[in-house]
Amino acid sequence: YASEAAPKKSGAASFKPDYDAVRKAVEDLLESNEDYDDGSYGPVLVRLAWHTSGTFDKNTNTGGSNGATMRFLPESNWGANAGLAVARDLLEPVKQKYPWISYSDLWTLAGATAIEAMGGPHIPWRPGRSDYAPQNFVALPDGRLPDGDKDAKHVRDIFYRMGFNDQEIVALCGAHTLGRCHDDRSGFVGPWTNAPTTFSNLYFVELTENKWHKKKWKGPLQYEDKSGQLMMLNTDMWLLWDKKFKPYVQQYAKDEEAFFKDFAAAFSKLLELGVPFPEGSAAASPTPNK
Ligand code: HIF
Repeated sequence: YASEAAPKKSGAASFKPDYDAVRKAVEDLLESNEDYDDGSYGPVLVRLAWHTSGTFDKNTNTGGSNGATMRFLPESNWGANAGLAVARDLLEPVKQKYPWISYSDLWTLAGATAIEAMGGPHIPWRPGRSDYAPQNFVALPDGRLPDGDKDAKHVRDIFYRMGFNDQEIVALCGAHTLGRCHDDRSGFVGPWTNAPTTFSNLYFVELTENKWHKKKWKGPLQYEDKSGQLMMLNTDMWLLWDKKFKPYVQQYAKDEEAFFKDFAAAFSKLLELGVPFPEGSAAASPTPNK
């Protein structure tokens, strides 16, 4: 009877949050609607995880995923966040089923899970974010997220403010191998690659090997290839035009393994910006914060 004799604890003492069950629930949602975009909610979940984290300002230690402030106005209505209600609403049943997880942990875990499920590297992730009550936080100023029609200086201003260096910026940008632009969200149109639901280094391959020219249209400045099917934002093109960014673009186009390793470290760091993890809790990211 030895094994059966194990004491059964009751109530909170025995409660162990099952993050793998949450991961599984997210995986089950990814291809639950074949009519949505390219057949996967993965890309928009990655964008949610990034936009909830990318508000961080290292100088004032404000913003970041902790708090899940995108649930509230004005952040939910920022132009940069257009379309992300799709991702937040998609995850709502998961939150209802696993109410012990915070929105901020759920949104970041969903992004990490999606990247991995789409064939990307494992993104180190740990729980510890809590959600602010609506009356309990100071709304962030708009303008912390990047604009696609701007230049390398803008990209550096935004990502240096979060604490990233040039190599990390380029690695992160490889996430644009996923998903597409929607004219009713950002005003831009089209995917960056022909495999927008598979995580790979194809973005860097397209950037370096394809030919890009300005799209002739009435919409915002963007670039397209000869087929007119693929696109690049101005900020994407600047990775190629900037002397310090370009060597990393070329490296990642040739070496997918290096890209996966550097991307996993940088994306994990992104998801942790500004999160007050308990002292002594193991760092998920292998790169030291610079
Ligand atoms: Fe994006 N990004 N991003 N992005 N992004 C869009 C879509 C996605 C920028 C602009 C846009 C990152 C950086 C930058 C994803 C992931 C990441 C869109 C289109 C725009 C305009 C939105 C729409 O119309 O639906 C800019 C200017 C960035 C700074 C260079 C990150 C590195 C690449 C941090 C990142 O991880 C993903 C995924 C999508 C696709 C979303 C979709 O719904 O398909």
